[in-house]
Amino acid sequence: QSNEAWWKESVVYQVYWRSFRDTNGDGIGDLRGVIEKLDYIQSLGVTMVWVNPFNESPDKDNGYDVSDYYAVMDKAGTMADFELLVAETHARGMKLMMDVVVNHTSDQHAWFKESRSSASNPKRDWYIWHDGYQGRPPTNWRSYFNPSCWELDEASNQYYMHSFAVEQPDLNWANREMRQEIYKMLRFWLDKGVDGLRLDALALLAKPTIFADVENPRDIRYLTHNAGLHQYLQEMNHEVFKHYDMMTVGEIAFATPETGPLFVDEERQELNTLFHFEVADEMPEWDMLRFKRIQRLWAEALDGRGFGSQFLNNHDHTRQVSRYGNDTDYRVESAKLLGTMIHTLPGIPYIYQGEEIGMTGVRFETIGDYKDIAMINRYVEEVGKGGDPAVVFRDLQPLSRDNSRTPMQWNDGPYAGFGEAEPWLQINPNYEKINVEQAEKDPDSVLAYYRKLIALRKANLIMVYGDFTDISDDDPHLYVYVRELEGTEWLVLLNHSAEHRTFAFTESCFGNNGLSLKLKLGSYGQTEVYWSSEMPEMELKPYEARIYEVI
Ligand code: TEU
Ligand code: CA
Repeated sequence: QSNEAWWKESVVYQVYWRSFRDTNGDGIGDLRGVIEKLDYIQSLGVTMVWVNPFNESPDKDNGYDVSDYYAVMDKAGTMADFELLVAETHARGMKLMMDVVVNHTSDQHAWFKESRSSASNPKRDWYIWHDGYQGRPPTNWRSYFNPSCWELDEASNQYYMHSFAVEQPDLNWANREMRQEIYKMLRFWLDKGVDGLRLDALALLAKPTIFADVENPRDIRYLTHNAGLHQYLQEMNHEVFKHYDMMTVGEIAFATPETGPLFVDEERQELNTLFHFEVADEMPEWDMLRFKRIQRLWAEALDGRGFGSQFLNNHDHTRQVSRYGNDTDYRVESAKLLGTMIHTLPGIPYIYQGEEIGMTGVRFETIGDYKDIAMINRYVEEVGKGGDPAVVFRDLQPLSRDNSRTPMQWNDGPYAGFGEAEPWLQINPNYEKINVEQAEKDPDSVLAYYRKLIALRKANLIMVYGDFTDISDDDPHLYVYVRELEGTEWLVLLNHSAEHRTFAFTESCFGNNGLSLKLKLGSYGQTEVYWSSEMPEMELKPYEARIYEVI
C-alpha cells in the first residue's frame, strides 16, 4: 500500500517563517532562517514542510494580503532564497508546501488598483463591487475582522467586498479571466518544485447568490459554502492540480461531516485533504465528549472516501498545550498526550512550530504589545461600543492569534536564539526553561517523544490506513480507540486529566477472551512490555498516553 499516494502518509511541519529564525538581524524571521534550520526539521522525521505566505505584501495580515503573487517579500528574502529552500528541502528527502491566498489580494495589488481606478476598467469585475443601499453599505454582512465586509470607494461611490481586513479585497471568482490568472500563478510555483499547496480561506470563494441582509450577521456562515464553490475547485483541479504530483489541503471553514467529503472524495477530483474547524474555531476549550463525537462523525464520513487532517493549533489559534492541555502542572505530560492523539487518530497530522517542545501561549501587558490585526480590530470595535478597555483586553487575550506567533525558542541565550535583534513580536518569557537546546539534552522531553511518535507512525501504515473505532464511549476523561489494518490491531489509551484513571476493558473491546498487549510507545516511558487480559483494568497516570499492539 505504501506510496500508492505519498501524500496520505505525510507528516507535516508548519513553519511560520517570520517567527522561526532571523538571519539578517532585522528582527523578522526569513527564508534563510528556515534553510538554516532544515536539519532540525528533518531530525523530527516529518515528510513535508508547510511555509506560511511569503509573497510580496504590505503585511497588514502577516502575508495573507498579497500585492504580487510572483515576488518574494523583502522581509522573507529573495526568489533565490526560495529556490534554495526548495532545493535544500528536497535534498533532505522532504517536500515543500506553499500557502496560497486566492480568496483575496492586498488592496495594493496591481489588479485591485486597476479595478478601483474606474467603474468601467476591464478589471472592475475581478473584485466584488456593489452600489450602496439608501446611503448604507449594500448588505449588513460582517467580515472576519470588521463590523462590515463593505468599504466605500469614494471616487466611484461604490463599495467593494472584503471578507477579512479592509486592505484585503475579495477576488470575484465568477470572473473567468481572473480565475485563469490564478491558475497560471499556481503553475508558476508548482513548476518551481513546490510539492503541496495549502489553500487559504477556500470556503469563501463563491459569494452568496443574493446580496441581501441576513437576520444574524454575526453568524458569518453566509459568507461560506455558496453555490459555485465546487465548480471552481473542480476547475482548479482540472487546470492545475491533476497535472502535478502534488498534495492539496484546503482551509475549509464551517466544513461539517456532511459537507466535508464533497471536497476530498477522490471521485470528485477537487482537493486531496482539508482542514475543518469544528475543533480549532468552534471548541474554545477542551471538551472530551464533543471532541470524541467530532472525531467519530468525521471518521465515518471520510471512511473509504477521502483523507482528513489532524491539528489542534496553527498560526491562527493559541498553543494547544495552553488551550487543550495543562500548561501549568502537566505541561510536558499533556503536550505528549495531545501529540499522541493527533498522530494516532485517522488523518494527516500537522505539527505547528514549537509544539514539539511544548511552547505555551502568552499574556502581553498592553494592547500595544499585540500585532494581530484580528485582535486589534476587535478591540477597537468593542471599546468603540463602550466596552471597558481593561475587560475587553482581558477577554481577547486568551484567543489572540499572537499566542502562537511569538518567536521560536531555540535556546536560553539572547532573544532565545531567534536572531541578533529585538524580534517583531515579544518572546515568551518562559524561553529560559522551554527551548530546543534544553529539550535536546533531556531524553524525556516533549521533543524526544515527538521524534519517537513520528518514527512509529512512519514505520507502521496502520496509523495511516487503519480503521478507527472508539471504545471509550462517553467517558469524560479517557479516550481509548482501536486502529485496525489487515488483521493487525493497535490500541491507543489517553488519560486527559490530572488524576489517575482506570480503564476497564469489556469483552466487546476485542471480541475474544485472550488479550495480550505489547507496548509500542508510552508517554511515561514504561519499561514493561506485555500486559495481559487477566488484568481487565488498566490504570493510567495523569495525562498518560500509551500505544499498544494487540497480539
Ligand atoms: O484564516 C481564515 C479563517 O477563515 C479563520 O477560519 C481562522 O481560523 C480565523 O482567523 C481564526 O480566528 C486564514 C489564515 O489562516 C489567516 O491567518 C488569515 O488571516 C486569513 O485566512 C485571511 O487570509
Ligand atoms: Ca530577517
